[in-house]
Amino acid sequence: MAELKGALIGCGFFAINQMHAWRDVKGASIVAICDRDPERLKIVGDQFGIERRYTDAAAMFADGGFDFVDIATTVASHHALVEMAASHKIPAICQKPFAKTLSDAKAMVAVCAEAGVPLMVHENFRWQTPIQAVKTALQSGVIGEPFWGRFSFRSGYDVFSGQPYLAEGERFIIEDLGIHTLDIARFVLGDVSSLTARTKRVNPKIKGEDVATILLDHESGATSIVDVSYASKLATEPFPETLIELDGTKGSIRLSQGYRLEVSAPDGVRVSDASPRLLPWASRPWHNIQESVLAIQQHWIDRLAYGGETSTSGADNLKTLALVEAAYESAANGYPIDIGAML
Ligand code: NAD
Ligand code: 89Y
Repeated sequence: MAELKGALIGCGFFAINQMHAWRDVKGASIVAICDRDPERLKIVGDQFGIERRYTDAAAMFADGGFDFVDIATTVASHHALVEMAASHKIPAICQKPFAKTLSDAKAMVAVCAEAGVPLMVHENFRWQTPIQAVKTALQSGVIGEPFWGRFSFRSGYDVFSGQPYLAEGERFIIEDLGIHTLDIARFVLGDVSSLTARTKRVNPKIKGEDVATILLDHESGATSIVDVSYASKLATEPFPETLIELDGTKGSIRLSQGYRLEVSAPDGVRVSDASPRLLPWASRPWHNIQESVLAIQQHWIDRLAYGGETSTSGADNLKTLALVEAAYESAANGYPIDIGAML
């Protein structure tokens, strides 16, 4: 199988991880990059030895010579860039948040479906080693039917120095980070029928909410809580760990700080270490996220090469984005939101 050629748009803070991971992915390499900021283009082009460089995505698509595009820009440009990819019949990966609104996202999924091109959202958190370990333990059946869950991300880590735009938006933690936690809740306990949310802003230096508590009714009948905070000052900083509690009819699962996985089943308790690998280019504490970037990019290439829908396809991600939109609406108005009616 010939190596697939990719182009990356958006050479910012997070794209460095994606570029490192592309070097490790089997069956693909990046042949062209684009950023409207010439300084970022030079930094990334020089660091990764990419000769073909563009400040205009339309010019890069017009020149062609690549099999897929990896859109690593912030959300404002996602709709236009995904449409551009579809119009050139180029399969696209798009970073989260997929779109500013659910109706934009639906249009992006539709345009790619009409063009017959695969579309995947770079929703990488479900690909983290500890999250996969929880899912595997649940699927083994040892805790029986899960009836309750908690998906918790509470931190005081300074995300604003690397990503200053996070302090400036009207919306913050649900759209930026809670989106991952909601996706993990869907991945583990299945799709959601209704949602209720409350939010707060604790840090006076930012515009959006930095705390959210969300109650989910899953279609399976299970209930879960997604709680996220960037205002939690803890003795040992857990960034960027998602902690999980699951109670089932026969036992329970606890993923606790330090990647400790405890599975309590009728035949006893098993404790294991679900730590991610520290890839050669990775750095703590980001290594958990960095490893999942490699995993999701390899998944994309495997699906492109051998066929099949990706785990976090555009269509799948509509169900996660609906939860984000519903959480803001519920927090603003106080009432529960019917998710099925949004999709
Ligand atoms: P950033 O602002 O550092 O980088 C974005 C880059 O895109 C900038 O260099 C900008 O010049 C460029 N750009 C924007 N619009 C463009 C366009 N139309 N054409 C060409 N270049 C364009 O942002 P970031 O922190 O790297 O975040 C990028 C995306 O990655 C965001 O959507 C963010 O939410 C997401 N992100 C995801 C994870 C994850 O784990 N999945 C982690 C961090 C950030
Ligand atoms: O942008 C966010 C993400 O997707 O993962 C962590 C992050 O970088 C800061 O919240």
